[in-house]
Amino acid sequence: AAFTLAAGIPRAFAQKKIVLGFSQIGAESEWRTANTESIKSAAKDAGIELKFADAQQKQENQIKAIRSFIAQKVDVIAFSPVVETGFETVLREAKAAKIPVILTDRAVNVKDQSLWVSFMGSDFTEEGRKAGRWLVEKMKAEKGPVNIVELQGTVGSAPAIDRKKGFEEIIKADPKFKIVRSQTGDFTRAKGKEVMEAFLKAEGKKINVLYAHNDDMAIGAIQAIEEAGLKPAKDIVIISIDAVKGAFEAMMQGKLNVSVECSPLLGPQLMQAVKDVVAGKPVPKRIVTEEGIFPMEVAAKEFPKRKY
Ligand code: GZL
Repeated sequence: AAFTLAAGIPRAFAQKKIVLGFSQIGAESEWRTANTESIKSAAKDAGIELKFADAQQKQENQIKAIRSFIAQKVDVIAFSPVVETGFETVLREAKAAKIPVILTDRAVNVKDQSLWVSFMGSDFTEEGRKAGRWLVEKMKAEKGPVNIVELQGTVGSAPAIDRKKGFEEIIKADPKFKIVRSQTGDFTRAKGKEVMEAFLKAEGKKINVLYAHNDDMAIGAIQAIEEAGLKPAKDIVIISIDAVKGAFEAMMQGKLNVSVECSPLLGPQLMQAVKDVVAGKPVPKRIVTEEGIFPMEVAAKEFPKRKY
């Protein structure tokens, strides 16, 4: 008998679009805006519907955004936690709603590791060590004392805590290195300039080195150093982290000595992880971003290759 095809079976069920809720910290730095760009373009390329919330660097806004993603029953939640603590409750609510959570860029400090499926981002402690090693090498002929002022990132954030820890781990080997002032510039140019002005007033010509936890604060501090009639990268050696365009420009102008790379280009890795989680495939608990270090001597050669 002739087989009759069952009529009207749709050729393939229309793939339901994956919906990702992303809570971004803010737009505080060049790094952050490059990170946002990477996430938005990668979501588009991956055909993932992105619900994007900017928290203006306020934890309560991130918690609100995550709650709204839960209410909207998104498939996956991802976020970059502005600080390490205070997210436990809302992460439990996401778990109760059976919505997997992926951490990008910064980690959270929670006992129950089942509250998040994967954390992708840099090893900030190693970034601090790279900064320290570069300084030890740079100052190896100096008798000392080498007086360092430090512009810390956002208080309580993983990058600020770990970049400080890694840097101190390296310089403590030689007592000639002393951090004489350390204060947060909240990762912004404006605050970095303001705090550097205060450092210069307090310490004046005794400052030999500035260690900034990101390029934006270093760029703000460079303005303060010039306004004080000093030469950045000559009178005061300047080390910073991120390696954004602004840092390369400062290095090519001879105003910044070195920037440790911290890649914001996490979008593609995040979208792959989102797809794998939705498909029930295993996802690594920790994905570390590979990154280097760029002293001013290589800035002009490297600059054309930079993607952020
Ligand atoms: C690092 C990221 C930091 C950058 C800053 O991964 O969390 O936040 O170093 C940004 O520029 O503000």
